[in-house]
Amino acid sequence: MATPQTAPRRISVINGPNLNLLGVRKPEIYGRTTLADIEATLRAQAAELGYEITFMQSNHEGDLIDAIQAARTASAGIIINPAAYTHTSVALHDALEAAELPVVEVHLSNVHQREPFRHHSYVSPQATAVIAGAGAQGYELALAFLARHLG
Ligand code: CA2
Repeated sequence: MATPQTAPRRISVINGPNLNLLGVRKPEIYGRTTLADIEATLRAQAAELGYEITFMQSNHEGDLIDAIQAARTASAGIIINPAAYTHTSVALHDALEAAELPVVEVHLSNVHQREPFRHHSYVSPQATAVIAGAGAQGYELALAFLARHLG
């Protein structure tokens, strides 16, 4: 008899280019919270919800795709801020499609109040939910949503 499969209680949090500068540069747009602050907050929140977190940031598109592919088997869902690749990357779109997991796309800023080139997302068609403009809190909202969505 086949072993019953249980979904991993892990969520992958994937961050795109330049987000390592959060809290260090451009606080007027992105706030003063660092990516390390966001990671610590999410780990504590996840523990309360009974989840573990895999948290990564990369400035390289291929690394982000590798992280999405790893999440396919290791995680129950993905939270992704693809940063500038949101607006350019068919490869991220395809990787998320192949992952077949619930995805929450997060943007710190309200991209729709900003330059027109930020209004289109290649990622949104693959996202279960999109959160923009809530600052660092957007990640917490994404995790709360995913945990409830996953049941
Ligand atoms: O609002 C967001 O979260 C964005 O994904 C951030 C990206 C931007 O390209 C997207 O349009 C919207 C940029 C991330 C760069 O982060 C920085 C942080 C501090 C200083 C400079 C850049």
